[in-house]
Amino acid sequence: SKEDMKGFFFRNAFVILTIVAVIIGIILGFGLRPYKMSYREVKYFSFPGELLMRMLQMLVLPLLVSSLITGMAALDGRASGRMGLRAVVYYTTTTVIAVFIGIVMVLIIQPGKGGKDEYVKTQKIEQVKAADAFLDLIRNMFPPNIVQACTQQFKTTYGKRVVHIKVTVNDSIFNLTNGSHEITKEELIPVLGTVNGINALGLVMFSMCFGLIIGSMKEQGQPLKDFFDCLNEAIMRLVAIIMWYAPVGIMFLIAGKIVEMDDITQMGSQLAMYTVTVMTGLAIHAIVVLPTLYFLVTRKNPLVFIGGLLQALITALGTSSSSATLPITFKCLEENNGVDKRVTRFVLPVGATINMDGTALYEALAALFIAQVNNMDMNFGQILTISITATAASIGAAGIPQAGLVTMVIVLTSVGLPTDDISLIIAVDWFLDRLRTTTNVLGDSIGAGIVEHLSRHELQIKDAEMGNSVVEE
Ligand code: DAS
Repeated sequence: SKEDMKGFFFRNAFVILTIVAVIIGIILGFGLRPYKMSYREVKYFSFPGELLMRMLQMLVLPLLVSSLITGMAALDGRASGRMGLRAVVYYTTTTVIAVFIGIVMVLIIQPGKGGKDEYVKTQKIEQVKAADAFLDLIRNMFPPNIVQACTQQFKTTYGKRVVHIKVTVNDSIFNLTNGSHEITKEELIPVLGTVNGINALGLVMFSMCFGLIIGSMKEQGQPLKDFFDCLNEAIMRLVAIIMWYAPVGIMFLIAGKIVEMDDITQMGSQLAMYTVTVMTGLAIHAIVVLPTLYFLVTRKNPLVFIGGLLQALITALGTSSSSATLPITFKCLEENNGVDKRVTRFVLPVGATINMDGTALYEALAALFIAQVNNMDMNFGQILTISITATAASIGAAGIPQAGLVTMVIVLTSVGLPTDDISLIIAVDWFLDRLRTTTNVLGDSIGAGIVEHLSRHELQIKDAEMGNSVVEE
């Protein structure tokens, strides 16, 4: 009936608006492409999208800190220890599966078969030793200055630099329209700009410990607990407002990207095959593995769960940043899927920071692709090294656009692959980045669902202790 329709629309207003926004964004983007906008015009045009990015990023720091502190303070050491263990087991398992899928896909499809496409060599990307990168990862967990940890700068290929690169792949010129002036092959490096972010890993560590301590202080810790609870609630209300703006922002983010993207018909065949391989691998992980895992553990319908997540997934696709998506992921999980706040507050910030299935899959796959185009056969030991470093690189990658491309240097150097060959795949990375970010967000969310299910007894005991009525689903 009409009433039903109305009810359906209001309940699903955000999702419907977001999907409509994506469709309009795609149509608008392709419709405007023939006008060949200049770099500046594209930037003006996608300004509403840039604003969405900034608003979401603005909330990440207070949200991450307040949710982790309150999440930890709400549990006792035992409960959080168990929950943490489950989360870590889930993260490790899914990341290992993802890496495995990436490796199998690239070995079966062999997108880099037949030697290297002719392409313009670029300058060497700074050499990084895997051991140093690993130590950096641990260093980041202990920020000497937490104020500084809130304003960390990251190397990234995103944004900052105004460049336009031409790469020749098999005779066809591939335009990397990332900017307004054309640069020569030697100038690829400046694409690696810096972006302001937060040292999420360090803040996660600090907030978790801090929250645990506050929780253990009982009444004495109450004022701080109340403070962070209130902060968290206030931030979530801000998120609720921004959600109304999100469809507009996503529309312009997508349209803007389509306007400025390269002509895919000019893509070299190896690059095309590589893109297809990554897409297939990510699809297997996101559409088959994760939902199956969710079903096996919880015996609940994964499609319903994923349906509740749609807005977060689309936001991930639009922003290519799992940390910018975090506020929306929170909303979707807590409000649409009814996941217990004590779980989301604990598991989501950690997941968004260290659990990146899509990135791990992609890094292992890309490294083996580069080995293939260089005709370098990788033995079992080297493939194992790639798996380990790809996992570490995915943990270390910040949840910001194209961070995975930068941490890939670690994977390549660990087995002596040429790091300057990253330039081979840079042209399609913006696109693959969006897909792997979506996979990352899905992995974090399903993780929250699974951990909640496995922790239901502890949560009920806690509820009983607090005198709350136990609500069984
Ligand atoms: N885009 C990233 C994310 O936010 C990570 C990556 O570049 O792989 O999940």
